Amino acid sequence: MSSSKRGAFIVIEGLDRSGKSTQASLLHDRLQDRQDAGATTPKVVLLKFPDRTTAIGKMIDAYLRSESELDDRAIHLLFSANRWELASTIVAHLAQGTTVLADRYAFSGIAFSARKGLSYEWCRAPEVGLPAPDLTLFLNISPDVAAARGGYGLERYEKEEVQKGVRRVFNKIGRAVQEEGEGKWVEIDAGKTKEEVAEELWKAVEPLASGVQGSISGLWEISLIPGRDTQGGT
Ligand code: DGP
Repeated sequence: MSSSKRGAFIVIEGLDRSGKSTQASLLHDRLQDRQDAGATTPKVVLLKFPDRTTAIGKMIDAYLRSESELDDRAIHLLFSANRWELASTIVAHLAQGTTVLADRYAFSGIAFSARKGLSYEWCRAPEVGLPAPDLTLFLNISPDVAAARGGYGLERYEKEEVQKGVRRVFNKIGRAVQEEGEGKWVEIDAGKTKEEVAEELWKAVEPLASGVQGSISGLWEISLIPGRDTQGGT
């Protein structure tokens, strides 16, 4: 890896049962294999959001399993806080040349809460300033095809009606991300076979696999003070 390169930040988003976690794991292994073979690929870490192991993550887990009830805004902020808990870890990995793969990220946060009727802008606000992905891969699948894949589980959002609403918001987010130049958003047809989807993902990821140029920016962050460091410097 050239010394001026940092690790790439790659996010995988999608509906429940889109094959997202399987594909994230395959992608992780493929990137890792390249490194093991002595290639110049930086090593890779796979993060999963929500991270249910932290104190905040345990509250999210109880909510998703319907063991607790929380106000829509309160749970939204917990999901976001769960990402902020790992923000400095993500930046540290990227800075040392490690590729970071995230299974879900801020876009899920907006999609699942905006579907409930909360405003898009309100949902986006707590995500502003999180490390910005270089590439977001959206595994698109129609909710009825997803439902036919062995059925949804028992968690709170695993219902066809919910997934339809979430998909509509994801489509809006994808368009907004492209228009605002907030990294690259690539839509993948997740209705294809596991192998075909993996190949499509790899086509998008391979150019970033040896690291990327440029500093790590904050998601949707525009400094209103010219020249001021948007990462919080004085
Ligand atoms: P997963 O572990 O990827 O199956 O995600 C658990 C569930 O939580 C899934 O239905 C999607 C939902 N989810 C993931 N991230 C967020 C978020 O930030 N906000 C909300 N409201 N839901 C989320």
